[in-house]
Amino acid sequence: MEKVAALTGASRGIGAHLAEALSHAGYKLAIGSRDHETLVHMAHELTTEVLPFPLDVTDLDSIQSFADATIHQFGRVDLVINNAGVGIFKRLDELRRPDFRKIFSVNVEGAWLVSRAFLPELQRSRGTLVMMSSDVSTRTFETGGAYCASKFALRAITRTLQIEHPGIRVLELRPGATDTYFADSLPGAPGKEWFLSPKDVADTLLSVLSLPDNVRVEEVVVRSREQTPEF
Ligand code: NJP
Repeated sequence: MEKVAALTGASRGIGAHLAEALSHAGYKLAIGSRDHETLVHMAHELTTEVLPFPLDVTDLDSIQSFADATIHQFGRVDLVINNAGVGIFKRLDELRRPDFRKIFSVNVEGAWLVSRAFLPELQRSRGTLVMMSSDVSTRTFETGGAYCASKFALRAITRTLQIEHPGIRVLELRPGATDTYFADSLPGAPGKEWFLSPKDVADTLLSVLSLPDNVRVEEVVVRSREQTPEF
C-alpha cells in the first residue's frame, strides 16, 4: 500500500525538497501553499500521484478544504508535515505588530489548525505528524524575539500533542540555518555558503521515516557542521 503525505509550505525551500524526497520514496502527496501555479508545475514533475492545493495556513476554511480534498482524493493520510513558516527578524523595540501577528499566525496557529484538521485521519492510520520547528525553539538572540517565541510555542504544542495523542508519532524537527528563500533571502546568497541545503533537511526526515513503525523519534536537531553548537 502506498502511503499518503500532506505537506504545507511545499512551493519552495525545504518544502519543495521534501515533496521531491517523499515522492521519490513512493508517497502519494497533497502539497499546499499559496503559490498554486508552482505546485501544479511541481505535480507534473513528481513521479507519484500529487494533489496541488492552494493553501493559506492563516485561513481556517482553506485549511479545512485542504484536509477534505486530501481525504477525498486519497482516502487516507499517514504523514502530515507542518512545514509552512515565515521569519521576520527585528529587535523587539522595532518590530511592528502586524509582523508579530503574521509570524504567530503562520508558525503557531497555522501549524496547530492544520494538525487539528488532520488528527482524526492520523489517529485512524496511527500516522506521523511532523512540526518543522527550529534549532532556536529553545534559545534566542538579538532580533530573534518574535520568531524564536513562535518556535518555542510550536515546541510546546508539539510536546502537548505527544502527550494527548500517544497513538500518533509527533516529531519536532529542528533545522539550523538552511539555504532557502527564508526571511526574504535567496538560495546561494553571499554568507550562506556554510548553511545546510534544504535537501539535507529533507534527507534527515526521510531517514527518520525509514525507521521501523514502532520507533518514535520525538525530536531531531540538525545543523551544518560549520554552525557553532548552541543550546
Ligand atoms: O523557507 P522558504 P524555508 N500558507 O521561505 C510557505 C523552518 N526553518 O523552506 O505560500 C501556506 O523558502 C511558502 O509558500 P507560499 C521555517 O521556520 C527554516 O526555509 O507559496 N504556506 C513556502 O513554501 C519554516 O517553518 C530555517 O509563499 C505558507 C514556505 O512556507 C520551514 O523551515 C531555519 C504561508 C517557506 O519557504 C520552511 O522554511 C530554521 C501561508 N500563509 C527553521 N506562508 C532556515 N531556512 O534557515 C508561507 O531553524 N508559506
